[in-house]
Amino acid sequence: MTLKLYTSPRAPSPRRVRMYAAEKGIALEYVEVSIADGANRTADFLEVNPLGETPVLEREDGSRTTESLAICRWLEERYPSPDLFGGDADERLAVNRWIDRLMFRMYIPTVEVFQHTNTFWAGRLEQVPAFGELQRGTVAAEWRHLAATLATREFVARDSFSMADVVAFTTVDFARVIGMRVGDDLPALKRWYDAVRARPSAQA
Ligand SMILES: N[C@@H](CCC(=O)N[C@@H](CS)C(=O)NCC(=O)O)C(=O)O
Repeated sequence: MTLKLYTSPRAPSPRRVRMYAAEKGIALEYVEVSIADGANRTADFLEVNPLGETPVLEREDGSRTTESLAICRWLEERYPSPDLFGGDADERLAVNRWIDRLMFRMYIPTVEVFQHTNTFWAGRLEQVPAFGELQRGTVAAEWRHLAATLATREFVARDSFSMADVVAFTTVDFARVIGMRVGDDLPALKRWYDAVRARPSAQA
């Protein structure tokens, strides 16, 4: 019996779990659910997750749980080494505060730009393009904040790779859907982005 992960290509939330698991060497059996094809809205999948979202982790006993970060934190308790959430209270504080900041100030605004300005979402939700464009500025400000931090150390939350890097990388990479790519205008961000993209886990 293995742990099963319902996952979708290109979607950032399941990618967080795949990248985390790859860094830890945790084997997960993938079940692909195509959001583009609407497979996440079928009756079969809504039985797996009534929210119609991925990721979903299915445990050996058949129980299921949603929420990418909760899944990773549960895996971290089960497989503590090597730690990706911090080895002591101070490190966990640093990693978790970065995760919170990235989720609220970079990931959600990136999704909002995507949802309110991209034709993919037309008819799926009520779009307010002006709000989407406003949030582009929030994302850009957070990229600058992240770049300033990465000018002072190698990784986001501490001197070694952590879950904060997973959240930051998958979010920055996802921003291609809103036409934002890391460039030479933020050299520290580019140095870090290229280094993380070269890790095997970035392909997971
Ligand atoms: N808070 C959830 C978010 C899950 C989520 O929004 N998943 C997206 C993919 S990134 C999804 O399945 N969207 C399909 C839809 O909304 O139709 C998590 O972190 O796992």
